[in-house]
Amino acid sequence: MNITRSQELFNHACTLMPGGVNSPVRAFNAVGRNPLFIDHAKGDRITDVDGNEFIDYVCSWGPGILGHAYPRVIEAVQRACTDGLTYGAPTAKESQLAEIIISKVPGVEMVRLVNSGTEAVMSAVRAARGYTGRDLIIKFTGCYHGHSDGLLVKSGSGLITNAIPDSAGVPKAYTDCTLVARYNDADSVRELFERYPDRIAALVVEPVAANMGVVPPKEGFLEFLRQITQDNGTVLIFDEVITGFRLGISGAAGYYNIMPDMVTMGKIIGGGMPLAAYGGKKDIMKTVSPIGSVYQAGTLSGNPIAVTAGLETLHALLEDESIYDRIDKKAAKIETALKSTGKVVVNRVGSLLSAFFTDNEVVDYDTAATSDTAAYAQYFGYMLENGIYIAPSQFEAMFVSDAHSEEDIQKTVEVIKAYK
Ligand code: KE4
Repeated sequence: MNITRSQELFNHACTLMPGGVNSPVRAFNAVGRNPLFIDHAKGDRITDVDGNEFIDYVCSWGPGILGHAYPRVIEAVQRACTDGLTYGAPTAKESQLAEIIISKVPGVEMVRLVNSGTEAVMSAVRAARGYTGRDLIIKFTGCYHGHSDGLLVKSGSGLITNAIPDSAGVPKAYTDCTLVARYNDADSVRELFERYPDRIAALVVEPVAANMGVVPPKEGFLEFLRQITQDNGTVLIFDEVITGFRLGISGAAGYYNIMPDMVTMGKIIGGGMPLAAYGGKKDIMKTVSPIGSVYQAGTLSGNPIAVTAGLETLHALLEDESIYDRIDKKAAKIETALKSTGKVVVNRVGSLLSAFFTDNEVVDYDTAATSDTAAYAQYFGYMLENGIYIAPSQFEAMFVSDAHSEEDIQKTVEVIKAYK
């Protein structure tokens, strides 16, 4: 495969930006290759600057549920641009998007639009702390909630884990209020509530984990989290930046029939543009400035172009909810093909799936970490050479969109089955 132009662009980009990229996973370090520079994308296809075309299962890490350059979205964005790109003032469109989110996302009675998932989770945690007057939060090893300081943590030593920074530049003090539990392990959560009674402001969780690869909640785990947070006056935050409008119109909360206290969203609600949101019960959201004492702001929050892309995307999903059944069935075909290789364990929830190069059932970070990342890197290279673009990391997800044609799904199945 000729990647000359990508190589040239990468070499130059590395002199300008850390690792030549604007987000680390894009650097392909985990798969031991240099990244491809993309020229354009349409439907389920992405084309690099050397003219290599691939069936795309990264889908920009989730936003692309309708496929790339979806005509209805593009046309709406083009029209909106002629009215100006940003005003720094409220617009009716923001209320229209907020209305959809409030009407479809369980637990959200009021919402604030922001620019990224990181900002959404950081702000939701701040609101939960302002609302409860408490400082401690719980997160789970292997779950990722963006790069705000207090959430860039890993479990410390010892059984009851206070967090320690998982990044240089994060002062220890910034992580002292973060506690870490094990995903799908109720006892690890119970221990923290017993050790810190009446001190835990929020528990933030990916209702389906997708940042250690896809790891579904065990039967009863989300119900347990709902009950123990309710019993302790702790705000339950569902981080649905990936699962929001992905697992269904009502996301994971609807899929599992759980009512969280707050929800963070991103990716799909922006239709591929920088837009995210956090929302929740009115009592909690009323703590947010300018009506409350929890400060949060943003120059481009609710940007009219991003809101236009998000609105058109959500309208398309609302007008044809059968999309979810279609993408579920397509993903199931890929799951079956992956399992037939006998090389991987597959976790799938709807159109979200991961193939782990391990023999263990993957139910949390520790079991995900038993995966052979070198084997994944080899598989990644095989798929790329055969025209299929998947996540350049064992610990990310495959995303299936409505634009993935039956022919391309079949081609993907055949390439996977031929993998030796
Ligand atoms: P952003 O700040 O990247 O918009 O969102 C952070 C975030 C928050 N919560 C969840 C559950 C997320 O998955 C993310 C971001 N997801 C990664 C992919 N696993 C984004 C890709 C990247 O970092 O480049």
